[in-house]
Amino acid sequence: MKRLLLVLLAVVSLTACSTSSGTLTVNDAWARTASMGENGAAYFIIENGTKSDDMLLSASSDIAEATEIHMSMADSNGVMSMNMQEMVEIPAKGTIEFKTGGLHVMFINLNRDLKVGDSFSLILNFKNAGSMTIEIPVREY
Ligand SMILES: [Cu+2]
Repeated sequence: MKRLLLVLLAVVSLTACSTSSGTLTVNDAWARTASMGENGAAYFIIENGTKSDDMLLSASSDIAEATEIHMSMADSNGVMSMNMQEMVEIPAKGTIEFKTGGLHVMFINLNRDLKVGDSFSLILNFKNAGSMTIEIPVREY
C-alpha cells in the first residue's frame, strides 16, 4: 500500500511538472496533392510552449527519395527560389508556421501518389523535444 501511494505521488508530480513547463506541439499539418516522381510539400504550425528555445534539426519520411526542410523566398525581381535549411529555430513560447510561399518540408522524388484523403507519417527531429512522428493528411492546395 505504501509503495502504491509513492507511485501515485510520482505520477501526479510528473503531470504537474509537464503542465507548468509546457510542451512543443505540431498542429494543422497537411500536404499538397502530388504524383509519384514529382516533388511534394508539407506544412504545419510548430508551437513551442516551453521556456527554452528549440530547433528543428531534420525531417524524414519513407514516401520520397529525400525529405528536406526548405524556405521559399522571392528575390528583388520577384523570382521565387527555395533554400535548404540546416535547422529552424523555434523560440521559447514562440510559434513557427510552415506555409505555402515560406517554410515547408519538401519531398524530393515521391515514391507514391499523394491523393486527397491519403495520409502518411512524417518524423520531425528536434534538439530538445526529440523525435516526433506526425500524421499528415493530403489536401487539395
Ligand atoms: Cu522546397
